[in-house]
Amino acid sequence: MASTLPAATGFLAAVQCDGGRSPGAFPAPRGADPAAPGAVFASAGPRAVIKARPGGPGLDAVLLHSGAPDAAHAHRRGRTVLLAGELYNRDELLTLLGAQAGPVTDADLLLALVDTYDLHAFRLLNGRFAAVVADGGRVLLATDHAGSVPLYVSAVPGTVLAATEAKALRTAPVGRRITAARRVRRLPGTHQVPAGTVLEIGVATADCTDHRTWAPTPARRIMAEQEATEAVRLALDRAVRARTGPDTPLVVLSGGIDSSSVAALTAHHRTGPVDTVSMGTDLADEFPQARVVAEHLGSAHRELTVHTDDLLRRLPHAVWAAESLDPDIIEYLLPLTALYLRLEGPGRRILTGYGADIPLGGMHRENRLPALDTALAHDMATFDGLNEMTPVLSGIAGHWSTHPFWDREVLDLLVSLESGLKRRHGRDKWVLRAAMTDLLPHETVTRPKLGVHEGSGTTSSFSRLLTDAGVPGDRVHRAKELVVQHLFDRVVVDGRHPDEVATADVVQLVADALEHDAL
Ligand code: IOT
Ligand code: MG
Ligand code: MG
Repeated sequence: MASTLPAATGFLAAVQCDGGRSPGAFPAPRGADPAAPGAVFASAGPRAVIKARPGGPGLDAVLLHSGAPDAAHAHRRGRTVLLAGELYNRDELLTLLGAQAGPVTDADLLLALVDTYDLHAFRLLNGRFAAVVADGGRVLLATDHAGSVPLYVSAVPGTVLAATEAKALRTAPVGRRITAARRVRRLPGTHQVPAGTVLEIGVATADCTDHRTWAPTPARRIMAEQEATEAVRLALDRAVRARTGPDTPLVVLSGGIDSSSVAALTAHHRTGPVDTVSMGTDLADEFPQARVVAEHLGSAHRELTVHTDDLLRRLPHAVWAAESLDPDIIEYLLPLTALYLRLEGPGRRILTGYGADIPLGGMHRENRLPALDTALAHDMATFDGLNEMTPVLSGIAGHWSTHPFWDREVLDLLVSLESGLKRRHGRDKWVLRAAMTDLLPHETVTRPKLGVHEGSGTTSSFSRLLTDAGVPGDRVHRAKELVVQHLFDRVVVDGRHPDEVATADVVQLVADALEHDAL
């Protein structure tokens, strides 16, 4: 499939009733102004303007693309599909379309499926995408099962606006309340489309109906050890294959079991080279552990050291890219943001082990099975809107990232395994470790979990920044939350570039406010 990057990685789209001549509510999308590229998206890369007049409401869009923007949209009989991202079960999907002339691009394939199944087409997809379908007087806005490509909407009667970054809608008119979707902080009328959901919106009325296309299963499957490890191995192997093309893949490698599994499966099925990269700081790194894996697999490996001051200076960039308000998530994403910004172009296809700890309960150093399943159920009920999987994180440096552990089939399997397969024989993530024993060194298979925020010293250096500014120890987490909110308000709500926002200033502001008990 996709040889390099997906045809499009983001968009801002407007579907308007009078054939696209704006009713004045929202003039031409700002990104359409070639004099101001970068005004709208944090993601880097070329933009193309699309105008579709299929009959009925017209669709105008700015596409963030990777060289072939026409591969990201498809049109037939008054219906237009716009797709950012990619599909991973193309072969399966093609079998549904019988002997029809085979659709070539993922957008063509999606259009053919919508022709056959209407909005239920989205129940069939395993992918990493956000999509808009303009169809007569209605618009469909769809996320993948995990909402891994964030999608935002603002709708008033006559105009539906949708974008893969909330900041692209900051100048939109105040949209109607959409009860099925989460509101975005300080962007009135802008909402985030939930994970695994199609919003069906009437353009003339802005009336909205939501359709869930995926939900994490609450049931648990009982499997014998060997059956479970074989199933995990097979599903993960397929997910890795679907995410690699002919070009050399790059795996962001910590040397933990999650990213090492992805790297090992990538190397296992390829005859060509595999690149791996690890980041560390002056305070902490996992370089020796990653090197063991790289040497075992024979990957072309790099180590990148980011100074802690430079890491913390990237906080505004992490919030700008992820548009997340959760300080814990930002601590996971900050070292990855700093890593991606150090990877020079051209745009790479990056595989990560991100997300494995959620269905496997890896974050919870917990021996008791009830607590493991409680944590898992909680995490699966609360991931939506955190944007931790967003492709914008690497997109700000022009790269495309993808996470095999949140492949729909892998995730469905891992979530469903009974917790005794996850915590077993005294080990966490047992089923994954057992599935990978033949491809990785013993010390990697048995290595205890270390979070990226710990292995890079990010949590402690962020805490230190706050205590140095006078924040008392017991208010540090609250202070982090406030820092992230302030950053969000500047780089998302106010639309400022993160290079213009100094972490130190925001930290001081929060520290002073906490001292005066204003917050
Ligand atoms: P962790 O699992 O340590 O890292 C996530 C991924 O980031 C790794 O699989 C690897 O691909 C990459 N990575 C980590 N460290 C490095 C490094 N030093 N150099 C290069 N790449 C690296 C947090 C965590 O523990 O990260 N993420 C959890 C879960 C988040 C919780 N979310 C939630 N409850 N909604 C995870 O599952 O990934
Ligand atoms: Mg992990
Ligand atoms: Mg780790």
